[in-house]
Amino acid sequence: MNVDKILNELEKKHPGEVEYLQAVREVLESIEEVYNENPQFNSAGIVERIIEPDRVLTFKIPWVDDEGTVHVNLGYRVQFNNAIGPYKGGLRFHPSVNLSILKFLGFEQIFKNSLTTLSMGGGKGGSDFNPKGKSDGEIMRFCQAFMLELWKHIGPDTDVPAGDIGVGGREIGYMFGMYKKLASEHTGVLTGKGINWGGSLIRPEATGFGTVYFAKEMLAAKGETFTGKLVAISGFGNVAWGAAQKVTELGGKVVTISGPDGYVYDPNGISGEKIDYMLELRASNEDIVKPYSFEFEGSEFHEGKRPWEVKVDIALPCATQNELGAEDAENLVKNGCICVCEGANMPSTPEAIEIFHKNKLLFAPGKAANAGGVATSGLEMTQNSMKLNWNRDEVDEKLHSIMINIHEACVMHGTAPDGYIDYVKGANIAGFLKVANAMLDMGVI
Ligand code: NDP
Ligand code: 2IT
Repeated sequence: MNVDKILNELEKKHPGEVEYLQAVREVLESIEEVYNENPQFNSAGIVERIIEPDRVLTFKIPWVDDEGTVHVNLGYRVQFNNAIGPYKGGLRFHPSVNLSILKFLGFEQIFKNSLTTLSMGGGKGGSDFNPKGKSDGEIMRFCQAFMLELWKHIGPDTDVPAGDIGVGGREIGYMFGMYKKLASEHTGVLTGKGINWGGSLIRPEATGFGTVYFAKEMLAAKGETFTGKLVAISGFGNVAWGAAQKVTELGGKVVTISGPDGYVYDPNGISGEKIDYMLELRASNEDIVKPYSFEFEGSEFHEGKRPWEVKVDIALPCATQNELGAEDAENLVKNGCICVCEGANMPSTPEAIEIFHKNKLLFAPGKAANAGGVATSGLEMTQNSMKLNWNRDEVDEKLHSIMINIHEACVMHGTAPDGYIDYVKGANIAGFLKVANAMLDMGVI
């Protein structure tokens, strides 16, 4: 395999899809050696087949706002690869959504889902709809309009969407309601459902919990723990709140949260009622974390800045892609940070990752560290199929052991001769091998 040649050809076919090309490059560079050692992969054209989605669905979503004005948004579903199970992955509603972002997310999801050890292929979807400032009725009508098209292409054994940025329990509810009406069936076609109608306990906090379980394993490999550690978290959504809660439980102190407008530094720690407040802020559909600094004494709002300038031991980026660049990485290293564990998808730029590796930090990529969300979605699918519900401890225990197993897989495939663990390489190789071998078994299709 010649990575540069493949990337050049891919870029010619998909010019300007920068996030997608970034994600593909990282995976190909990691697996190059293993790929070349196994000529059967090349003979079967595995790389050429795995980097293109099986299909991309795009559709328009007309909907009517509270004033009676008609809007048209774009909707997408990228069904990337179903070699090891039905397409599985979240839906993102954010004005920045485009095909490049959804293809990068769908591509990453293939390897992430493989790492969970559950039977799930990779997919992603969403819309450029902006939920900011919309009324509950507008959110409902938009979700219904979105599902009016998507329902034809999904199913509990075909493609199982879930939440992502801008899509939480409320949106999943509205979409599930529409699917149920159109298909006349009540099945596990979406995950992240409400607890009374097929959802799993722990799913809302699973991504954040899983990220912290993963970081705990990384620290343990160095004889460290969370106790007494200062932790910077970015974002203040689904992933960030679960992470803040688990860090606090394990004895660490979370000192930042952030939004696109800036970050809050709270030296007294963000825990308990402050996490509830963070959830309220999120539910308000507003673009701000600033009010937190008025509410809680001693906290400061830093407008237009990112939290990576704060002196911390551990950083958990939980907001969005490419939110942590080279300068941020230099700041973290300079301030003595020992561990960066990604709750978001691809939040660190390639330049930032290079700096972490050069300085031998513990660094875990999102596809390994945030796999707890989709893993718990997989557990929700299992419960739906069995038509029974596990209790909180059962789900949490399974989630915890899945994260420990993913950490072991990364160590197995990513440990360098000097003992340094390259979690990026480890996660990419472990995730790839299972899917590639399944594709080999099934022939060229
Ligand atoms: P949410 O919408 O709940 O929260 C994301 C938060 O981050 C929002 O408050 C958003 O604000 C904020 N944000 C967006 N851009 C920036 C930025 N540039 N700087 C700081 N904050 C920003 O989404 P999730 O918590 O679900 O998702 C967060 C990340 O985690 C994403 O990368 C997602 O793909 C990933 N992820 C999510 C999983 C899940 O189960 N939900 C599972 C695994 C990964 P705003 O909306 O105002 O832009
Ligand atoms: O990025 C992700 O893994 C998610 N948004 C969760 C996907 C899922 O199907 O639960």
